[in-house]
Amino acid sequence: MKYKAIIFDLDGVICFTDEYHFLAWQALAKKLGITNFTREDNAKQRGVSRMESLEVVLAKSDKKYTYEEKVELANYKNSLYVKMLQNMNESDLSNEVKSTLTELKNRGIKIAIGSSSKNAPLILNRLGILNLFDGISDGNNITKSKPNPEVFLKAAQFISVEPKECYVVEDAIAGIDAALAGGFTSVAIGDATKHSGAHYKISSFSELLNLPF
Ligand code: B16
Ligand code: MG
Repeated sequence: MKYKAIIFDLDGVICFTDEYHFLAWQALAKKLGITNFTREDNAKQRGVSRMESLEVVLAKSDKKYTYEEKVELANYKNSLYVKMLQNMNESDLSNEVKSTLTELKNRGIKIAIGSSSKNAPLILNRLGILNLFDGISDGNNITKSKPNPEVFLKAAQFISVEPKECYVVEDAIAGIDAALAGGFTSVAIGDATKHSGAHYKISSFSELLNLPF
């Protein structure tokens, strides 16, 4: 078997929390008097760290903020986001994602998370799948966010596989760049399908079962 594992991005791949990120950043933008924060702006925030995501919002304003003020703004956005996460439960994991992950595990494929989010354990816990993964690499164990490959390289290490034996599934352009930089085989879903360099493009999560292993 050439491929032994799949590393999954979280927000926008396993679950729809990408929409909560959008709503929380949009609320912060509004509070700062920025009324033209769009989904196109939000696409630039996919896969990148909280502080880098904040810069996407602040680029729409002329006002300059100190580092301390920026930390406060990022914390405020995170408090809105975490409040939204409190409403999530096991029913927010789609049957398609659940059955596909189960089938991959039944086939002996290792599964791991490679997410930039510091909230990844909280989300996985709320979805009831924290213990389903063989390894979790997230915003808490990295120093460089996507498009740097660190989060995926750590995930591969955690599950003892080489990048060339691994697929990475991503909804972010920056995530596909990270997968390619790390020597992984990339699978794009959602917004990432705009990336011309992705090895595979899927329109539905269960299509992962058709990949060559
Ligand atoms: P947090 P992923 C990423 O998660 C999101 O796509 C990105 O929009 C967010 O800024 C980043 O996590 C950090 O998230 O503020 O929760 O630590 O797509 O890599 O799973
Ligand atoms: Mg994502």
